[in-house]
Amino acid sequence: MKILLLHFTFFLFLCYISTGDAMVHRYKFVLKDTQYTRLCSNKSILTVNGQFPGPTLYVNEGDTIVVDVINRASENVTIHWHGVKQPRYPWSDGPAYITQCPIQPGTRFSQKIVLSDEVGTLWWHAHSDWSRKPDAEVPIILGEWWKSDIMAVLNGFVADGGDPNISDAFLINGQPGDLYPCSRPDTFKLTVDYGKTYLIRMVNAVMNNIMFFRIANHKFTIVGSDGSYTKPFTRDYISIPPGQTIDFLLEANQQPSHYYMAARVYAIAGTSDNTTTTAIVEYSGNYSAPSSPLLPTLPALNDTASSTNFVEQLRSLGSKDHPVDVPLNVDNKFFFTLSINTFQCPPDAPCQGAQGGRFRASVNNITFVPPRIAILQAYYNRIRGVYGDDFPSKPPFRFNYTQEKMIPRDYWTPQNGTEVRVLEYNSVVEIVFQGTNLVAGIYHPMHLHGYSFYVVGSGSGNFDKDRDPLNYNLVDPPFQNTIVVPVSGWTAIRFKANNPGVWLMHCHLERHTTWGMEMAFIVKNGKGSDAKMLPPPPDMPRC
Ligand SMILES: *[C@@H]1O[C@H](CO)[C@@H](O)[C@H](O)[C@H]1NC(C)=O
Ligand SMILES: *[C@@H]1O[C@H](CO)[C@@H](O)[C@H](O)[C@H]1NC(C)=O
Ligand SMILES: *[C@@H]1O[C@H](CO)[C@@H](O)[C@H](O)[C@H]1NC(C)=O
Ligand SMILES: *[C@@H]1O[C@H](CO)[C@@H](O)[C@H](O)[C@H]1NC(C)=O
Ligand SMILES: *[C@@H]1O[C@H](CO)[C@@H](O)[C@H](O)[C@H]1NC(C)=O
Ligand SMILES: *[C@@H]1O[C@H](CO)[C@@H](O)[C@H](O)[C@H]1NC(C)=O
Ligand SMILES: *[C@@H]1O[C@H](CO)[C@@H](O)[C@H](O)[C@H]1NC(C)=O
Ligand SMILES: *[C@@H]1O[C@H](CO)[C@@H](O)[C@H](O)[C@H]1NC(C)=O
Ligand SMILES: *[C@@H]1O[C@H](CO)[C@@H](O)[C@H](O)[C@H]1NC(C)=O
Ligand SMILES: [Cu+2]
Repeated sequence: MKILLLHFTFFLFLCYISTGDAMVHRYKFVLKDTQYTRLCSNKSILTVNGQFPGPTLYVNEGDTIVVDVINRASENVTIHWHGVKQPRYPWSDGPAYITQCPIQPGTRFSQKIVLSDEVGTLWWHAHSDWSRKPDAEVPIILGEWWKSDIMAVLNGFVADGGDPNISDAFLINGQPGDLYPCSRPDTFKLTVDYGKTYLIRMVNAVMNNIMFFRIANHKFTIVGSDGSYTKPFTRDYISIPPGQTIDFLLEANQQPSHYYMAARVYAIAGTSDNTTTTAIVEYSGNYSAPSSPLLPTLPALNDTASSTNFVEQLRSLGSKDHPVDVPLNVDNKFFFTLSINTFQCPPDAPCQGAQGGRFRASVNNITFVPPRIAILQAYYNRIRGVYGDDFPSKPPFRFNYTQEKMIPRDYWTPQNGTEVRVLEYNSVVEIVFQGTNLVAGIYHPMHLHGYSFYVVGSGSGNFDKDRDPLNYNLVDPPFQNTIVVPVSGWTAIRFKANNPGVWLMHCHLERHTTWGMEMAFIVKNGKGSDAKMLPPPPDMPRC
């Protein structure tokens, strides 16, 4: 199962992967501006083939997809194939000015999507006793809706230096649900048969929030995340960060009736959209039901424990067919601080950020400044002066990263930089992400392109390099491409740099990425011909 996410727009497409013979699938994605009505008014949004959410692609493990992207919309666009490793072929990964220049209006780009060992529905055939074959599978995509134009929201907060305007609604499969005005007729409905089991493939495509999700009276068995199996565990709610996927089983084992499914944010500060999106689970058959479905009680908006506890339950399956292969000897140890920052207010500029500054965000105190041409293009063609290769392995100095009292203001301003870190082919990388409470402490769902990684540890407070590694899980850590670094805490990941190319790493809260919480790795070619990057396609978008 894979997700394709368009940066700064809030729709996406799914494709599913199951076992079978590898083949090439060809699709056409026509990007255009389309009128949609939500919350009692009309608005133009960017769509693929006029659909919202976009089309679902069903393909097999190891297949290749060629998507002819034709941009008939009014904005520059790139498409990122989130979680697809694209072995040796970073050219189609998608992030603007990292691997490619945007596909400009009126132009096209044939993106080749190379699937390898990602498994989505492979678990569908799992033989272990916990995974009864589900009777049906249902994608549930959590999304978000602004009444105003999303590009205006983006341009607005970039211009005024503050937080983005909060959204007007959340969506389940493109629909807000009937707790919002004008939304009842189109509410998403899942009809279930009593006694059957449903595989729900959940994607959080919300821009800036971890979401809590629940269905009244029902429990879930979580069986996968980010295209990998997890050891099954049971919960009555889901906590899912932007960019992650959670696969879970829903058993229709309650009194035949209709029940609300509902989602809303987990929010540390009180500045998020706190509305609730709903859809309906309806049992088939002839029965009498209350006129209104039962609404579940979601975890409290600020229930950090419920969010953190859920993340900590994720474990690799680690079975004979799905062995765990955690690298034990580390070649590159990185300690990356994740911070919200501010620039001082220039004269006459609007400054809506904390304490009269303009918000930025950083990794190791470097706020990423996008280059004018793509880093991949510059690397491949040896064009100098586009990026630096000095991304530091640790922050400039130590302080109490997670202290509660305000961190001094002279720490707040980051350095500008367009820096990458170069990795030798096949070297083992460990990154400890340390959240800081600079300006405002918050969680960060960190996402790496081109790889999945093992999440070997996490904890609260400041990482202790002597003590904490002793508690690493090297037995069955989850294999993710997006993981939440908790507020006032740290998370450690490991991966083997066996995919040559230029790969972006960033926070999946869109506002943090926009503020510069990103960096890139360049993974060098290895020795054999199958360890080298493939050449670029002839139609790479021009800058
Ligand atoms: C939305 O647009 C459609 C057709 O473009 C029109 O029929 C409808 O009245 C509009 N609705 C609102 C609420 O403006
Ligand atoms: C954002 O919110 C402010 C204050 O409510 C409003 O003035 C502005 O028009 C909004 N911007 C957009 C793009 O909706
Ligand atoms: C939800 O947000 C609104 C305004 O944004 C605020 O008035 C209300 O108190 C919030 N509710 C909760 C439960 O935080
Ligand atoms: C549903 O059940 C009610 C009461 O048992 C019965 O009157 C009605 O005819 C049934 N409807 C259908 C469509 O079977
Ligand atoms: C969550 O918010 C409620 C009030 O809205 C407050 O009483 C409670 O202490 C908060 N909990 C945490 C863990 O901050
Ligand atoms: C860091 O700050 C935390 C929270 O304020 C505090 O509990 C801890 O003692 C501090 N650590 C050090 C080494 O000062
Ligand atoms: C970040 O770098 C700037 C410029 O060198 C410095 O003033 C600031 O104190 C640094 N902050 C942190 C937290 O490293
Ligand atoms: C970093 O970039 C910002 C905005 O582009 C600029 O205002 C600031 O002066 C730059 N800082 C440094 C240290 O160059
Ligand atoms: C679109 O992309 C081109 C090529 O990189 C760039 O020159 C142009 O400024 C971009 N337009 C916008 C509105 O960002
Ligand atoms: Cu972040």
